[in-house]
Amino acid sequence: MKTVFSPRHAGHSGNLELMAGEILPAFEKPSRAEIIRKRIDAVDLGPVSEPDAHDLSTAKKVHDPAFIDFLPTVYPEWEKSGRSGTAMPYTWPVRGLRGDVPPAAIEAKLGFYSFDAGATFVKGTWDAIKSSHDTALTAAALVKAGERAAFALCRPPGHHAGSNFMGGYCFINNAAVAAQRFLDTGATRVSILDVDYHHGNGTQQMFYERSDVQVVNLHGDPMQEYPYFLGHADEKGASEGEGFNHNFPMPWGTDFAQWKAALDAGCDLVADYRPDVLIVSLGVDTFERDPISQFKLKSDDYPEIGRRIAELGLPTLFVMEGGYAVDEIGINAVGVLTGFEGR
Ligand code: SP5
Ligand code: ZN
Repeated sequence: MKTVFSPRHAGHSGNLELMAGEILPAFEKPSRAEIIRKRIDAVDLGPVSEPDAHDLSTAKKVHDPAFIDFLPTVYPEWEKSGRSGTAMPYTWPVRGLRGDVPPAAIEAKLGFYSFDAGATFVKGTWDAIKSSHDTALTAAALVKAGERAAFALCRPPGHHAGSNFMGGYCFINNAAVAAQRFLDTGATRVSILDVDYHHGNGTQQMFYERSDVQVVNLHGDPMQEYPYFLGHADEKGASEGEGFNHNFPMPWGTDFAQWKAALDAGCDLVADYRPDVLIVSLGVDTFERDPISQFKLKSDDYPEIGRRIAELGLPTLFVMEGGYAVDEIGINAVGVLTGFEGR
């Protein structure tokens, strides 16, 4: 399997994270991608190439163009206002406030375009976001050109980012942009199967009223797990999109037997939809030793996930999302891919 990977992800580094009443070094850190990159070589997964530059026109079809235009301005404006370090929001236009008028102050704009404090910026963040976006589109082009599968080793991840908001370490929704690109280049139906521990609220929101992208999510129950405010089983899509969104919330402590039953059900829904292409939002924060998550999957389970996805027999784009147990992230993420290849 071919991988697309950009070293430019590494500029998104040294960020701080607001976590459980403390400010800590962010869990979403550069070593995540580097360790996966090394594991690709260790198991000889296949060639790794850097992304081509892509314009943002496809991103602006699934995101609000004003939101995309905002992202590169964040850190320059943050510096211009006399600040340094990590830019993050601390005020949000919730119910009762004006959520329809983008304010002028940079710290207010950060909140206007966020649903949490988890999308943080340092100097190199925009360049990393853009390289992650380019990585997804370059890998999508490989699948479009006839590869059975390709791996977009994206960092930062994307599935929490919606049409006009960021959050949860995500800025541009790489999987959603890739889905739109497939539709713009000949596909009529695309499925997104999101196996990250957290609900892909951004992906769900973007396609909720569309029938050309089916979204299937397996994740921690939003009653007890982040992002809390979306991902319930009764969210089935609306208007044109009714019946094309599927959620499988599961409780803390879920083990592979229980999780695999949801994967089987999700894969059956994908098969019934008969998509032209499958995008897998690949998070491995379902791992038993993930520092911020509560499922119980073991390293040996990840190749099994890949094998099950391969049984669908679809052209498949894997897009990297979460996973914070850095020591095992290479074994787990690449394990899905080698399992997919039947080895
Ligand atoms: C892409 C992705 O996986 N984003 C995840 C963002 C999660 N952010 C909030 C996590 C809250 C974890 N709370 C548990 C604290 C354990 N000490
Ligand atoms: Zn996650």
